Amino acid sequence: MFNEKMEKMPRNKLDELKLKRLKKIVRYAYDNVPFYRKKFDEAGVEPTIKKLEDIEKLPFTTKDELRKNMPFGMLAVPKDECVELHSSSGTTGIPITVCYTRNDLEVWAEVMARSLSMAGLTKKDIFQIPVPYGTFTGAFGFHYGGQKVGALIIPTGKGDSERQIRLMEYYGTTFIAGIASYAIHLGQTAMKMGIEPSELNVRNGIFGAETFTKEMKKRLSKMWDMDVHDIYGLTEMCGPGVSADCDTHDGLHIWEDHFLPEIIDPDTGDVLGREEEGELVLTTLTKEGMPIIRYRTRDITFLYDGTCECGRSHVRHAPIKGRSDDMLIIKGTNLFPGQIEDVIMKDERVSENWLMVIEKENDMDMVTVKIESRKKIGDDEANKIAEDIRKKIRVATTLNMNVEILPPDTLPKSEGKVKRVIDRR
Ligand code: DLL
Repeated sequence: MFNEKMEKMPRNKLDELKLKRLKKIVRYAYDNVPFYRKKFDEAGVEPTIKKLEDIEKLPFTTKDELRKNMPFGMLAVPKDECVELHSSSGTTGIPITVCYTRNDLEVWAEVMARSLSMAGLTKKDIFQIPVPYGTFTGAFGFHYGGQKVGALIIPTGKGDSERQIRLMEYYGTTFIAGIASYAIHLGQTAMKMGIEPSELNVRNGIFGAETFTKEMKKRLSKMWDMDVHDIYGLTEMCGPGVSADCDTHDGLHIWEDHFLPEIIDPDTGDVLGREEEGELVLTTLTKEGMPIIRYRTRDITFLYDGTCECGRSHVRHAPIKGRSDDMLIIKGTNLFPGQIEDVIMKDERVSENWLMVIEKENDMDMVTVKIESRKKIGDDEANKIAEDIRKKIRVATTLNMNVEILPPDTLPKSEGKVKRVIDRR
């Protein structure tokens, strides 16, 4: 363990620490961020916390509110106290910008070092980071955490997949990180180059940034013959490093000394209990640059009850099911794209590249799932696979969808977060 004392801290001690930090951060946000002072005053709440449950009295913070105060309106310190800036991609609106003080970077490196060590990274590893170095938080998070662990980092950055594979071969990379769909693409690229990814030296990988289903994890693990870990995080909190899974692979441990989790009913805002699925709400407990109180992540999950056999005391959440705004309503039925992915990926005849297109036909929702076959095949076989998958999707979701099996290499590829849904309704 990277920080055994903190990772195994007994529950009562951890709760004491959380309470101490919560009291401080709520007061700090109120005193230093005009947005919070106004918000609390308008809601008629005092910035005083006596017990952990008092957090429930405080109002939520939403992405729209952050957007209205971008780029620097949410800062609790003058800009000159900050030493680095990151932002979300902003494809759906104004990018969310986060400024880090030196101490914020130190905390980020610490939670990343814990997450990476938990996934098996040691100072003996050759750690390749095929993630864009830029305003996206991914690469820098892995970089700072990897440095803290003491691994030898190869900062290969964005794209150029053939070169990524050549460098893996040349340097004997043992550990990779990033976005799962890109790691799949890298594996496919290696195969095209006549190299079996499983024969490279890579034995461990940690991925996140997008829905990461169980079946995709299995595929990735088999393709590279590596242990696959899931890491979660978001720009608003720091980037990757809010939580990650241990070798038990049963839920992701949230680093509770820095991030306080709650699960709420996304419709009513009521706080839900352990094992009850809802929207994850996070409060930063130690952020100096941009503290956030009760942030609605829109990510759907639940908190586990009970302790983990790995010995870490920090609470686990289930792998993210999807974002509440990714949830589709098809003919009145709620559907997350991950549910489709889990069905498709069980069929060894198809590749990992797939897409769903939703259209209206005579006022009815019509979904077409397009999947690449693993190898070139004839029409009869393609139709048979399509029919098999269509039936399985129906059993899993109760919905009838069109399924099309396409030849390999026909769907668009992405080096960043993958887009699985085209909604033309
Ligand atoms: O994606 C940070 C990150 C980079 C995490 C690399 C892990 C690895 P954002 O661009 O702000 O930050 O996007 C955050 O991505 O609210 C989730 O919806 C989704 N997400 C992140 N990690 C996971 C995961 C980075 N492990 C948004 N599983 C979050 C599912 C994830 N979804």
